[in-house]
Amino acid sequence: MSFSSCNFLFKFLVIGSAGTGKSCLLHQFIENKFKQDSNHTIGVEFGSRVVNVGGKTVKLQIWDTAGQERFRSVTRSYYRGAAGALLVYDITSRETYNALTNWLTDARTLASPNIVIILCGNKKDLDADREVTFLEASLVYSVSLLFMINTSALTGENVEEGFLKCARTILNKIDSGELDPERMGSGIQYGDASLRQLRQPRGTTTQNKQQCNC
Ligand SMILES: Nc1nc2c(ncn2[C@@H]2O[C@H](COP(=O)(O)OP(=O)(O)O)[C@@H](O)[C@H]2O)c(=O)[nH]1
Ligand SMILES: [Mg+2]
Repeated sequence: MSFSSCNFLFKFLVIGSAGTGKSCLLHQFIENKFKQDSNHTIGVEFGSRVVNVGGKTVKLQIWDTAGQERFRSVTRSYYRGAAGALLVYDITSRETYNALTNWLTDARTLASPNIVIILCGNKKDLDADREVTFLEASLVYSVSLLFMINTSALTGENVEEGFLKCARTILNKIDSGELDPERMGSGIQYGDASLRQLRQPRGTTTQNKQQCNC
């Protein structure tokens, strides 16, 4: 698809403890298949995909920690200017669930208080080994108004829904005025299609708008 028909670009992060399946989720979303080789060394760091959400074309630019989380050294620059994040835990590991509060704090302080976070309980296919129920997680995190989803990067179940839900929520917030794409570090850029619509007849130009050139 030519980028001229794209309305927005969103910067997304995938965060959460090591081993929760972040790289596999990204791979499943971009490549539509399960990443077989599970070596923990530096893997996919970045992926992008154009999706259609609510009649808008959005390019999702998704960053993976590339193993940094193993050393508790996810850098400030990784978080900077992200519009959305998939915060991942492993439903078979209470330890990764307990770590969510730290990840949430980092995302809100290092990215933005407005970052849209989807809480993602991954490895849904391993239900027999589940240590955290959907109900428990939703009761705890509904107070922070986080959207929750259980996914499987192995089977692909709900992976697309997780990323799309994040994009849809951001678009709704742009529409309602809650999110301003022109704020520095919003993690949102206008594509050509939006810039054309935004062009004002009253002599205003669009040159100051952050534009993606993907
Ligand atoms: N059964 C199952 N295994 C998964 C799933 N997602 C990831 N894994 C496995 O979990 C391990 C860690 O995955 P990885 O994506 O490297 O985790 P990361 O450290 O968070 O990036 C690997 O052995 C994957 O094969 C899933 O949905 N189901
Ligand atoms: Mg990884």
